[in-house]
Amino acid sequence: MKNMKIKLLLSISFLLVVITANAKQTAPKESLWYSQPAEKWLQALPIGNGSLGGMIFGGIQKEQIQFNESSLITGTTSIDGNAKPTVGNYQPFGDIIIDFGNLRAENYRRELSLNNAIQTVTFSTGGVNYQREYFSSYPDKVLVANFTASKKGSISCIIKLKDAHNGKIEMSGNKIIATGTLPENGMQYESQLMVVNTGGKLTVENNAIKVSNANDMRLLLVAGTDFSKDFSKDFKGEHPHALLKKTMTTAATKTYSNLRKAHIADYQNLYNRVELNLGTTPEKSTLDRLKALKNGTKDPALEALLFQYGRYLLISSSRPGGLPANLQGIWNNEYKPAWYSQYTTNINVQMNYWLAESTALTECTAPYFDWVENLARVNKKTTDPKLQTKRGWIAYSTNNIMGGPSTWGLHRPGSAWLSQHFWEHYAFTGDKEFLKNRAYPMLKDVSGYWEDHLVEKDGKLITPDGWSPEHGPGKVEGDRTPYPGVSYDQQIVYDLFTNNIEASATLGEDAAYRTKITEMRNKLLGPKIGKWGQLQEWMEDVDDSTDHHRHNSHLFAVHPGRQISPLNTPEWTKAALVSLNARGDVSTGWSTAWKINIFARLGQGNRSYDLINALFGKCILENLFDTHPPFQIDGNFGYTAGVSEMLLQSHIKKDDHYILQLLPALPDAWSKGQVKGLRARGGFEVSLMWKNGKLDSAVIKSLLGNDMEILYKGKILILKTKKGEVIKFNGQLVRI
Ligand code: FUC
Repeated sequence: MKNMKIKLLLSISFLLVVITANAKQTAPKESLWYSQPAEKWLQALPIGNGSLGGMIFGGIQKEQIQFNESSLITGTTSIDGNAKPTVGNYQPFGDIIIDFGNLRAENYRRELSLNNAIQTVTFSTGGVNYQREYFSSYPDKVLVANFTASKKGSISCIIKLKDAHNGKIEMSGNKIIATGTLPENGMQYESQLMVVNTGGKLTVENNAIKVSNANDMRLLLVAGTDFSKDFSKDFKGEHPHALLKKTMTTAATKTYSNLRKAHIADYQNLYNRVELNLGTTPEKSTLDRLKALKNGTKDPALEALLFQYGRYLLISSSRPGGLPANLQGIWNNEYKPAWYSQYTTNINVQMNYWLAESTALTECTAPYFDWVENLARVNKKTTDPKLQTKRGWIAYSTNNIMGGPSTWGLHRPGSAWLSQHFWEHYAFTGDKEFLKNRAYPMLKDVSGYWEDHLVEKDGKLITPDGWSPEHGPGKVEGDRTPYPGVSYDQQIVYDLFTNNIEASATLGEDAAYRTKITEMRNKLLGPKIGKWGQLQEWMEDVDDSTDHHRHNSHLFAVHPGRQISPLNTPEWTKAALVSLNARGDVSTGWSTAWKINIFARLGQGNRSYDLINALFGKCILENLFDTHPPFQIDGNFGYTAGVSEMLLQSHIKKDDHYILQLLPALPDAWSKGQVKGLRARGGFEVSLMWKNGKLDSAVIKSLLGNDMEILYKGKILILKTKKGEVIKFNGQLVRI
């Protein structure tokens, strides 16, 4: 008997050891939670499947799900014979309104889990526990809301589908269908809401569905338009009705648990690739933590949460087959959102994708590439004389989903900047087919424009008629006076030619052409250092040291370009730092996020961290959306990219391999931490642990079998790798 007891005790303690060991290995639980419902849209929490998005208020008596579908815009294309193409505005689609009568709540909590992309609302009343779950499924193309209660017959409500454009509402059994046509461009749209209850009764009343005394209830929502990504059809497709009906019918045959499982599996396949641990999570609501952080309380775990939130938001707003994340991702409740909530090409749409490769979300870039290629097709075909070019193509600053521009601000280097990510995608993934069929053709085409337009002066090649977004010398906001040799243009063309050269060399194509472009690149007027030690923004030394403009255009060469770096160009690096410090830390959301990235590239971790504080202080809203102001999602994406640049950089190439810089800009504030699964150019998956501000260990998996060079605090290690090989190092870069 005694023996048995000892055995039992031993096995229990063994079990406990196993459980604790496993618990240590599990990913941090990442969620945003609040102890009250949202009263305003910017307190609601987002869900999305790349195109169908919802903002959940979590109301107790009145629940509201404001929803969007990414293609509903009032703009037009410039190739459909339209004399005056308009960018239009990204539109709200509608709302699901659920009236629960005078339901009361205790122990209320609403929570968005980043681990499984499910939002929950829980509360209790009169001994009944209520739980709601919300998600938008990419595999099933449907937004799902599920309502349960701990006591049978406890769910009673009236459900309405509100169309944001006064469309026709029709009832069909347990479905509400809203259809309409936008007067501005004739775009046809439809949404369908289905209510499925277990137990109780479902009746139809005045364009609403009434559910009485149900045990549980599920809502399914689908929405779409007749927009098509097919350029050859002028972006006009079929009426969405048939497809929506099919999608709904298929989803309705699946159980809630199957819909949920498929959603989680799809989402986690992307999300779980990267973990970031910067500290323990305090047991406080996100709102309380945010307030405390704004008041100076350290909460590195919240900084890690915002990093993962950026990844969550990209997975939720940009998936293959859909459209790229716009200025607000896919979430918008305004008829005239700021800057049309479309795509701005002088930083914003590019910034949306900075995090995609380095934080292992490469699949999410697919809509971006499709969109850029369509924009190129549109702008090559348009009759707008300002866009006409002999070779290549150029763009306006702002464009919609079908290439319809806002004709303010022709932006010549926009196409070159947009094509940068085509090369980056290859650099990270090694996808040769993509390089051959999409990246290289794009880079070569756009290079053609600059081959035709660069002007030779005193032995240097100069970009004509440029501007430094979005101002002129002398701090004149929006000044469009054209200047030659603007640093922004020069640096972007340098980047374009470099990517073009590397692409053709990798493919072993066009040797003579490559020599020509290399000669041209080497003749480009390079960065200049001005009289106060700054990196000049203009060709003439006219920079004003009190210029705090939000755009850091003349620092493109540091980030996202790679012409200037502490490793290769120390003098320019020093000058870039002078310029960046002079720009000041106080700015708009995306500008602050950009500065986190630039300081990181300059090896200034503590300065990056100052900017993180500035971002949290001024630009992060209650639901952790970034604000310009107003709400603009690029700051979220740029922040995530910035944090990854602080922990790992791989943009510098030596011979034929990339240099992996480990913890190149670690701030003192993150003295201890761990990151898993970041990606580096050349195809590497990198996990790092650090303690007391120093690297403790690194695990690097070679995904492609390329050579790699590791750099940590001046120490260098060069290695050949095999595809699939996992290499471990200690903090001294000794293999373990
Ligand atoms: C550019 C920026 C603005 C804003 C807009 C969407 O024009 O200068 O600050 O972010 O894009």
